[in-house]
Amino acid sequence: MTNDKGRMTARGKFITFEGPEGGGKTTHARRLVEQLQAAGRQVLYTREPGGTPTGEAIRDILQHDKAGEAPCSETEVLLFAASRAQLVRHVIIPALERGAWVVCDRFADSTTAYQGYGRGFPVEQMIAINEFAINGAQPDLTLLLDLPVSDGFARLQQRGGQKDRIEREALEFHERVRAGYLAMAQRWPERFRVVDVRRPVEEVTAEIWNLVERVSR
Ligand code: Z5A
Repeated sequence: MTNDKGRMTARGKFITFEGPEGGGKTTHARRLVEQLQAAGRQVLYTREPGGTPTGEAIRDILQHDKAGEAPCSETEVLLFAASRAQLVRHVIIPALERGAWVVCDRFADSTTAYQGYGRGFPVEQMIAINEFAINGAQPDLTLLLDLPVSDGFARLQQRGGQKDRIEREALEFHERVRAGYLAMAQRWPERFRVVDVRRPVEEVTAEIWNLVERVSR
């Protein structure tokens, strides 16, 4: 990779946080950003759906029925993919090319988990749609923050706030999502690391940092 002066630059690393509800993705993504910055890295934090003006507008439609009607399941898949395509091309790839580390709160695996395993669309079809959207921008490391569905919901209840459209799905839907994530971690062991988050925040933070240090070598 070369910069605009033709010198060689190192590509940054791309780290994604995934998992069922209430696992601490946002908490730990933000902590990781602080740790990376303290270690002298240039870091970009972003999230899905969202992260660009187009993506944030799509987020409003998806989570809060902003268009005034609930999107059908096919539209849902394509809107998540559209948000992702924009984020990858306008934010993630440019940041990686200038050598920054990118920390993303949910990414393509969420579509495979929620729309594939959860809603029941063919998993291979979700993977193909993701490939079209991400343009080769595969994460270097995917941290799957895993916990039982009921524990995640208990944490969200404690945090307060209203449930969004997908959070209101039946318990069985969320169980399929969790099982789907664990199946993906087995399928792509070179990229996925499963982190058991039924432990104090500080312990989880330390484990995540260990895993991240390994990808920087
Ligand atoms: N979705 C999809 O269907 N398809 C897709 O392709 C994509 C997404 C990209 C995005 O919602 C929704 O879109 C999501 C999947 C779907 N929907 N559902 N359902 P979001 O971005 O608004 O929310 P989320 O990604 O689901 O995150 P979350 O569930 O709100 O929470 P979290 O980020 O994992 O956790 P947190 O906010 O950091 O922590 C939750 C609470 O637990 C908080 O009070 C923390 O202080 C506490 N916490 C965190 N760690 C611990 C530990 N270790 N012990 C105790 N308490 C803890």
